[in-house]
Amino acid sequence: MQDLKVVNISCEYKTNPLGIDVKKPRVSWQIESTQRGTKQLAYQYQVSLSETDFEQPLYDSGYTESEQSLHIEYTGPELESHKRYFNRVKVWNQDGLDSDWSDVAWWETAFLDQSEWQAQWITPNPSEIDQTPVFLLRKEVQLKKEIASARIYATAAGVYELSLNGEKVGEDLLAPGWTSYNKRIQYQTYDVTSQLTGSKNVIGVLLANGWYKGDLTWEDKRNIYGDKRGVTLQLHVRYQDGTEELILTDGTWKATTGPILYSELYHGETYDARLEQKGWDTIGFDDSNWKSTVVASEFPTNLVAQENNPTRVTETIFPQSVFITPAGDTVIDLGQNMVGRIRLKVEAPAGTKIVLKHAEVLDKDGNIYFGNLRSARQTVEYITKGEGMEEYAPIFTFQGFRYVKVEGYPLQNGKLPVENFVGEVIHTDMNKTGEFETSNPLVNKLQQNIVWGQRGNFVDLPTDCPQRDERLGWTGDAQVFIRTAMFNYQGGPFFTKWLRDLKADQFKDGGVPFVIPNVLPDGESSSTAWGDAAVICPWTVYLVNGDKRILAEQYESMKNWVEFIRRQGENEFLWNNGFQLGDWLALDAKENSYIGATARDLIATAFYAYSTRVLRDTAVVLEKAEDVRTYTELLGGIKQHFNLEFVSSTGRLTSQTQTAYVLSLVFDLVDGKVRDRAAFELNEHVLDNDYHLTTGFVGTPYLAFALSNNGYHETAVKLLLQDTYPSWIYSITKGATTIWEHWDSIKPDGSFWSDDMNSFNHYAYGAIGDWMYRVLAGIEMEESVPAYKRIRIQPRIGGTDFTYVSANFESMYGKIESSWNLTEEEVRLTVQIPVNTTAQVILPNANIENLQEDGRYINNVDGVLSITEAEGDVRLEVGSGTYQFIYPNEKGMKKIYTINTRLIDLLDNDQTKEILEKYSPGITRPNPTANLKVLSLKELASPGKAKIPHDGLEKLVKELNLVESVELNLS
Ligand code: RAM
Repeated sequence: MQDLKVVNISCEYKTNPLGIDVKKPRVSWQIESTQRGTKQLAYQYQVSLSETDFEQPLYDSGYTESEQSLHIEYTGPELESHKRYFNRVKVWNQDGLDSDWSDVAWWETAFLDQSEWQAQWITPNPSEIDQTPVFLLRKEVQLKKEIASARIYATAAGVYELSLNGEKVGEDLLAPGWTSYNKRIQYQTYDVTSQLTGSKNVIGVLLANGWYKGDLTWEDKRNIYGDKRGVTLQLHVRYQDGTEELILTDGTWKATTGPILYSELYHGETYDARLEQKGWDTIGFDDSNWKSTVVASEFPTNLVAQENNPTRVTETIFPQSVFITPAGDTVIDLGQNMVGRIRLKVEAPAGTKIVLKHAEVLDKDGNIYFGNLRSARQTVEYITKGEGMEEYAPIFTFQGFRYVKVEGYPLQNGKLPVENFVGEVIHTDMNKTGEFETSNPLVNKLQQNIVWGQRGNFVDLPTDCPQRDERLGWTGDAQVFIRTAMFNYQGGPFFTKWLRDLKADQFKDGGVPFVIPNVLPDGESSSTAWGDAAVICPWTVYLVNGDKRILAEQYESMKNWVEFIRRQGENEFLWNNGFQLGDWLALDAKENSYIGATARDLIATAFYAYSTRVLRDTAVVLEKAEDVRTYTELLGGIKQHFNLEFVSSTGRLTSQTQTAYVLSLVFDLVDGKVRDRAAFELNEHVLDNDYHLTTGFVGTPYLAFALSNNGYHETAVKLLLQDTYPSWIYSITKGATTIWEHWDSIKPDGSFWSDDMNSFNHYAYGAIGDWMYRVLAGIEMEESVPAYKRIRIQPRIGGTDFTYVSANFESMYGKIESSWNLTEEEVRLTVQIPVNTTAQVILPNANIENLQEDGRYINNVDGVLSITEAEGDVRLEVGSGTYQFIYPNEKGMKKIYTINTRLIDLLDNDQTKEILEKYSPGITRPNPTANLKVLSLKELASPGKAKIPHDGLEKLVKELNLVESVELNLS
C-alpha cells in the first residue's frame, strides 16, 4: 500500500473554483501518511487542459525540491479566459519515497481581463415601472445545437437571483454580495450546462434593492450607490461541434413586477402569492404586457470575479416551542439566536395574510422585545393564493432572531402548527476549521455562542450586528475578532474580499473609515483600533494561512495607515489628537458615555506601536529592507515616547485601568522590572474588582493573554469562569446563545441596557476564543514560520478548574489537535501534527523518566526528534503523526476549585453558618468590606482572607454539594 498521498488540492482556498480571475492562481495541497515524521522533500505539479491526459501538460514543474505545499503560484503560459485548467500533484517524502499522482483538481477562469465583458447593464424602463417591488426580468433564448457546456456570468446593482427554464440557478443568496460598489463589484459564474435545452430556453432574473440602493444605516439612507437597479449578464454556450454562442443582456429583455411587493435587507419582505406570474421564467409565457428595459451606463464598471465564498443556507433549525406571551402574542422560539429566515408552509384561503415579526430576546416579563431593532422592521408578510399547501421563504432579506411573533396564521385546533415553520441559517459558506471543548459545560456553551456570533455576522462581510438598522462592516470589530474567526472557519476568501474593499475605500491621506464598505457620512475620520484593521487583518490571514500575497496586495494600504498616524499631532511618536472611539463600551466609562476610562492617547499610541511592529514584520516578509529599517526605528521611538508619556519610572501607568496595563503588556511596550510591575498591577486591578473585568472592545481581546503570558494564568481562567456580572459566563446565565454587544445587554435585574444600541449578536467579546484555542488548549505557532508549519503545543494543564480541554484546528497543512486530560494520577495529552510540519510539544510538570507515548518510554518513540527538560517541563520536538502522551501527575498538578458566589451567598445564611461552625469553630467570614465574590480555596484558606482550616473547608464544600470532590494545592 502506498503510504503517501496528496489530498485536498485547493486553488485560491477553494476546491475546484469556478470562475476565477486570478492570473497566477495559487494551489495548495495536503499530504497524508501513517508514517510519523513525514515531510515533503520535493513535489511535481502539472497543469493540463485535459482532465485525463497529462502527457503533454501545459505546465510541468518537474521534480522540484522544496517543502512548499501551500500557495504554489502557477507560472506556466499565460492563462486564457473561460477555460478549465486541470492539475495534479505528486510528492516525495524525506526518504525519497514518492506518492501516486493525486486525484485531478481544477480551476476555471472567467474574465481575466474585464474589457472582455460585453454585456450591457440594463434596467427596467424607469418611466414604465413601479420602483418599489422586486423586478422580474426575462429573456427567451433560442439555441440551435447540442450543448457541450454553458456558463452564466452575471452581476447586479442590487441583489439578484437567476432562474433558467423555471429552476433556480445555483444556491447562492444575496449575490453579488456587498463590495464598495463604486469601486468594484463581484460577478458570479454558474455552470448551467444541465439546465439548458438545445432549443428554446428562458433566463429569468429577480432583482431587489439590496445594499446597492436599499435602506442602509440608522439614518435610513437610500440609493447610496445609485438610484436604479440594474443587471448585466452573459450566457456562454459551447456547442458539441466546438462553436460558441454568447447571449447578452440588452434592451430586448422584458421586465415587470410580481409577487414580491417589497424587500429590504433590514425590514423584511412582503409577498403576495396572488400576484405570482405562473411560468414567467419558462417558455411559452406571454410577456406581451411586460415593460421594456433600457441600457444604462450609470452602473459599476469595475467587475471582478467572485472572491468570497457565496452566501447560502447552511443549516435548518426546527423550532423548540411555540407559546403565548403575557401580552397575548403567539411566539415561536427557535432556541437559538440565529441569522437567516423562516421558511413556512401554509394552507389557507386566498388572501390570508401571515405576518412574521422577528426579535432576538424576550423582555423580563416574557414579552417579545423589538426595541433594540431600532428602525429595522424585520417583518415578513405572506399573502396566500389559496391553492393548497403553499411554501414560502423570503429571498432578499435576512433577520437576526430567535423569536418570531406570528400573526394571521390559521390555527389548527386552536394551536399554531409549529411544524410548518423552520429557521434557515444564512451566512457566508466557509469551511469549518476549528472545534473546542472542555470539561466545563459553560465554557463549551461560550464556544458555541462565539461560533454563532461569527455565523450571524459573516453574511458576506464582517458586520457588527445582524438585526438592527446597522449591520455594517465596523473595522474595529473585525480586527478584534479575526484571529478567533480564523480558528473556527477558513476566512481566507472572506477577508481577502473585505480587505480589498478596505483598500478601495481608504481615504487619500491613509486614514481608514469606521466601516467597510464605507457608507457613513462623517467625512474622513479615523480612529485607533478601528483603522488598525488595515494592518492587523492582512497580517492575521498571513500568519494563519501563510498567504504572502495578501500582504503584498495590502502593503501600501498598511503603510499608508501607519504613515497617516505618524502625521497626526506634533510628536511623530505619539498619537494624541483627533477623535477616538477609545476602549469602546468599557465598564469604566463615565456615566452616559460609551468610551472607557483608559486615556485615548495611550490607546492610540499603543496601537500605533503595534501596527508599526506588524508593518515592520511585513516588510521583513516581503523583503523590503529599507522599510524594515524605517519602521524598526519608528517603533523604537514610539516605545520610548510611550514610556515617557504614560509610564512612571517604576511602572505605574498614567491610566489606572485594566485596558491600559493590558495594552502595555501585549504590545510589548514595557520591559524588565517595569513589565513585571505592569503585570502585577493588572492582576491587582482584576483582584480588586473581585475577578471581574472592566474592559471594552479594545482591552477585552487581549486581557486573558496579558495575564496568562505574564505569570497570572490562574487569574485569566477565573475571569473566564466568572459567572457574575460582568463576565462572559454571566450572559450564559441569562440565557445567551450568542455574544452580546454589552456586558450588560441584559442586566442582573433582567432589564435591558437600553434600546439605543444593544445587539444580542455581536462577536467582539467573542475574541476570547483566540485565547481558548491558543492558551487553554495550547495550539500555537512559531510566527516566523507562518501557517503552523512550525507548531507549538503548549497546553496549560492544572491549577484551574478544568479536567480536560480538547481542541482541533484544520490548518492549511491538515488537522492539528491538542487535547489534555487530568486526573489525580496522571496527565494525558493527545497531539496531532499534520504531514510536512513539525511541532514543539511542551508537557508541563513532566519528567523524562516516566513520560510515555502509547506505552513506550519517551526516549524510544518514533517521530520524537529531540527531548529536553527545562523549567520543570519536558520539551519534545516531534514530526507529523498522532501521539498519546501519558505521565504521572506526581508534581501535584491539581484542580483548584473555584468557589463561586453561591458559596459566598450561602455563607450569609443561617444553615451555612451552622455548617461552617460545625467544621470550623470560630470561623469568620471573608473580609466583608473587600466584597469578595469569588475566591479559590487557596485564597479562602490563606491568612487574612478567612480562617477556615483546610480539612474544614474540604468538608464544607462537600456538604454544600458544590463540587464532587475537593483537592487542595496550597503550594
Ligand atoms: C457601534 C457598534 C460597533 C462599534 C461602533 C463603534 O455601532 O457597537 O460594534 O464598532 O459602535
